Amino acid sequence: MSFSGPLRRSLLPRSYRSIAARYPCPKRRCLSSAVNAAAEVPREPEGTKEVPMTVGDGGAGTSRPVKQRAGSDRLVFPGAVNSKFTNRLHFRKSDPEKAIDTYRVMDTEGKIFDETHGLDFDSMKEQTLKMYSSMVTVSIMDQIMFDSQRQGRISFYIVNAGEEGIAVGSAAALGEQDVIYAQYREAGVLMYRGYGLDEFMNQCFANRKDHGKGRNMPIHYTSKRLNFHPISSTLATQLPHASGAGYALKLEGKEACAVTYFGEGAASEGDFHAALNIAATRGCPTLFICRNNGYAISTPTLDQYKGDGIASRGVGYGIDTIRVDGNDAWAVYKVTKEAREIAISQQKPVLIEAMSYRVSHHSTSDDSFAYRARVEVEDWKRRDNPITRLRKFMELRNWWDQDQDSQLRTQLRKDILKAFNAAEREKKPAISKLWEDIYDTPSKDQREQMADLKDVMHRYPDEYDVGMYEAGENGVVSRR
Ligand SMILES: Cc1ncc(C[n+]2csc(CCOP(=O)(O)OP(=O)(O)O)c2C)c(N)n1
Ligand SMILES: [Mg+2]
Repeated sequence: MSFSGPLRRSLLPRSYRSIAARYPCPKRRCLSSAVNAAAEVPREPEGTKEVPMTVGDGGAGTSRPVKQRAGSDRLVFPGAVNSKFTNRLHFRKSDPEKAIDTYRVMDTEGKIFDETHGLDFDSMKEQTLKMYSSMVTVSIMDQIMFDSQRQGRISFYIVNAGEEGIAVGSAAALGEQDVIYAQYREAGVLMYRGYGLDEFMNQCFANRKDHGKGRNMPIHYTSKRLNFHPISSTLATQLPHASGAGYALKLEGKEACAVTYFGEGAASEGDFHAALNIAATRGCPTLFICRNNGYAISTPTLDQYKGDGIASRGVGYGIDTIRVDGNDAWAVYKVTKEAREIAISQQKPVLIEAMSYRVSHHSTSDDSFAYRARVEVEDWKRRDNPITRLRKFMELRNWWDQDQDSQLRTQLRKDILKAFNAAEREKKPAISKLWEDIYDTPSKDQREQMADLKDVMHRYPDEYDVGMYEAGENGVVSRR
């Protein structure tokens, strides 16, 4: 793709044109990857008759000639498939015996398998404590928020139980400039990046301090400061955004990548495939982190797909892919660090499939015991847990003990409840915020709607108690 043609240029928005002017051929900056791609084009045996063909170059915007020689033992298709001819009629099958491996660094007792992982744990005590504390904070916050939904104090909640290791382990390996597009079960990413307890609570209570101006359901967090785009629970919509963001980072020449999180259920959406394909062909520095937790609400994975999980799809799209034990925070950390390095230095996407188990109900709207046995959940809890594993790792190094753990948990509980109470008491945003940020100033229709609402409130004062909203009744009509 080139931005230099007059027609293309006229179709591009002004901001892109200025980028195009700076980088007349953006891929020229990735010359080394284009050269590497050229080296991968299959070669034909010498000395046979040549039939000229062309093949795309994986996003560099030009095509290269491929030489097809008579008598060749293979066909070089324009798709650059280096496929040998065969007389054997054979359908290739997916083989469960040869599933992609799952990478691990430590076992369920917190013991490191070997020290060849390149992680200098002795110098990582502070980071480990931060990771552990983030995971524990998420799990205590989850218990409090789940109960508060049951008490009718918030409308909805999604807990992270069993998957804290994926969110926190990966967040610890990312850079501040990396931009995040999450699904909804990744509170640990925000926690590790420094989202305040007050920010979590203000969002869940949709009060006037919420960054989203109280317009969204609980757990739809956002943070411009932390490069964390708003949660959109419309499944998989975040994935093409992340491919596009990766492409923008590439054009701007930034030392950063886009990172997106999603469940294995979301990977059944068309957006997943579009996002992976465009990221692969355009060479977008985007990390696709799949949380495979065994369920898409009530649908178990075995009813969702037949192939080798989500990882095999990455390979199909020509994307570097790895499967990792999501309960092993160090394994997640290590693969994310390596993946980030690949994405930025080689300007291409990477897919990580992190295996875990959704210990909780899907959300507060779900009762998972209607479709899975209690004993299955209890077995998982007993067998493995990312928080316990990291704690055992710290205890083995004499970095942590029972007293410290109790103190931490007591303090965190106090801090969360303090933020909870403050957020619950805080006023809701002015009602006029409902109409803001759609047009620069409210349209004629919007003004009529505001006037209508105010009129209805006046006529039925017993039905509308707007005292809890900022500026009360006077906040219905926008002052802008
Ligand atoms: C486009 C769309 N279709 C359906 C839903 C309803 N829905 C919400 S969550 C969910 C399951 C998602 O499963 P998964 O991606 O595995 O994430 P998990 O909840 O397991 O973390 C479904 C079907 C939705 N939010 N958006
Ligand atoms: Mg799932």
